[in-house]
Formats: sequence, C-alpha cells, structure tokens
Amino acid sequence: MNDNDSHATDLDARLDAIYEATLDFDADAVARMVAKEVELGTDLQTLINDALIAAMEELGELFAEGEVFVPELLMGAKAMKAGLEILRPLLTATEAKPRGVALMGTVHGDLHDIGKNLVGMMLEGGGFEVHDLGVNVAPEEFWDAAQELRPDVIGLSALLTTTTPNMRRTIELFRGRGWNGHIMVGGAPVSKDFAAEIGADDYASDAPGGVVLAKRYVAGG
Ligand code: B12
Repeated sequence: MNDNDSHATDLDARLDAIYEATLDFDADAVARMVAKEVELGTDLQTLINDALIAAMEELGELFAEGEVFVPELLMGAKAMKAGLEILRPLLTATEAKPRGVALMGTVHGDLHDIGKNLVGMMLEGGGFEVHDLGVNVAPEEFWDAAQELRPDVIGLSALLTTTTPNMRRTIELFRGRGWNGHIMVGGAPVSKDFAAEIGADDYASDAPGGVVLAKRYVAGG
C-alpha cells in the first residue's frame, strides 16, 4: 500500500466513524469528529456527503422499512445538525458580500430543514445575504417577505411528496401576482421536470447546485 492509499483508507475509516456516530445519535461525538476533520483539512463536501448525508439516507431507509420511527429521525437530525454547526463558519465565510439577496424557506406543512439550512449556509458562503423564513412557511408568508426584501432569488424546499403541492401553490401565487424574479426549488421528492411543471426557474439536487443557480441568476442568466 502506498502513502496515498493509506491516507484514503484512514479518511474512509474516519468518515465511517462519523456516519456511525450519527446513526448512534451521538451528537457530541459527531461534533468532535467533524471538528477534527476541519483541523485536518478534509474536503467539506466529502465530509457532508459521505458521512452526514449518507447517515440521514440510511436512517430514511430504516424508517421506510419500519426499523426506526420518528423519534429516531429527530435524534439523527440533531446529531447531523451538531456536525453542520461546526461547519457553519466555514461554509458561510466569504470575502465579497453581498452578491445578492436570497430568501429561503421550507413550504407549508413541511418541517424538514436540514437541507434548506445547508443550502442557506452555502449561499451565504457564495456571497449572498440570506433570509431564512424557517419551516412550514405559507405562500402568503413567502409573498410578504418577498415584498419587503425584493430578493434576487427565492429558494423553496420540500421533503415530503405530500407538501410538494404547496410548492406549486407558492409559485402560482407569485406568478399570479406578476412576480418575475427567480425561484428555485429543491428537496428529495422534487425533480427538474416537476420544477418546470410548476413554473419554477430551476431545480438543484444539492446545495452546491443551488449556489450555481443563484450565482447564474444574479449574473443575469
Ligand atoms: C431527518 C428527517 C426527519 C426529521 C426532520 C428534522 C429536521 N429538522 O429537518 C423529522 C423527525 C421532523 C421528520 C418528520 C417526518 N418525516 Co422525515 N425524514 C428525515 C430524513 C431521515 C432525513 C432528511 C434530511 O435532513 N436529509 C439530509 C439533507 C441534507 O438532505 P435534503 O433535505 O434532501 O437536502 C438536500 C437536497 O435535497 C437539496 N435541497 C433541499 N432543499 C433544497 C432547496 C433548494 C432551493 C435547493 C436548490 C436544494 C435543496 O440540497 C440539500 C443538500 O444537499 C428523511 C430521509 C431522506 N433520505 O431524506 C426522512 C423523510 C424525508 N421523512 C419522511 C416522512 C414520511 C416523515 C414524516 C411524515 C413521518 C411521520 N410519520 O410523522 C414526518 C413529517 C413531518 C413534517 N410535517 O414535515 C419520508 C418522506 C417520504 C415522502 N416521499 O414523502 C422520508 C423520505 C423518510 C422515508 N424514507 O420514508 N423527518
């Protein structure tokens, strides 16, 4: 085994330990190990995708199989959030601010916020001033905030197939009232086709993709 291989294996083992700690709902251990990776200079996207998001996906599958229930999802989310909080300063750090204004929220009926928060942090890191309306945001609330802030981009998140219709309702309200600004959508049950169908400008499958879209919008694309 050459040196590079042994480094890769070390990293795999450490990412695996973070993944396992998230699935053990050990928020302290997750925070400690994530902080260690930051010290070691591990690529943040690798850390987020291969350890933290991978654990949430596994938890989602266990939930779908009836092996775990809502309390476990909540504890897993808490552990993942403990890791993301360590990464927040790195993800949001940027020199040039503001590139534009972004308004984020999870649509009505939906309480999932981890993905939305990650998109918000990365938008901040990309130079955007981010206003986050939180979860369970009604179309009118989005509208009122947009009137006040005049955002360059609005990001809607939904994680439930049952709440994607509220994404549609939100966009219908905006378009019906003549809003021509950029609206992007995301979340596990959302697709590019669905985005086009409901009148969104675009869809991104992950947070870096959302930042690419938002930067394109403010650049006039
Ligand atoms: C954690 C979790 C919860 C937690 C949420 C805690 C929190 N604060 O967010 C709690 C316990 C509250 C919860 C509740 C429920 N949940 Co839940 N949950 C999950 C779980 C395990 C992880 C979600 C997550 O955070 N993933 C990690 C993040 C980083 O990924 P993400 O959200 O997909 O975001 C990424 C992209 O999608 C994208 N993105 C997201 N938003 C946006 C927005 C924009 C603009 C852009 C560009 C990109 C983007 O970028 C992100 C980063 O890469 C998923 C399983 C899964 N595989 O997703 C189930 C899951 C979403 N839940 C599910 C269900 C059924 C429920 C409940 C109905 C359960 C119940 N019986 O009560 C409730 C609903 C509550 C409600 N009204 O919202 C189902 C949904 C099935 C479906 N298709 O509808 C899933 C898929 C589990 C499953 N396999 O069955 N849940």
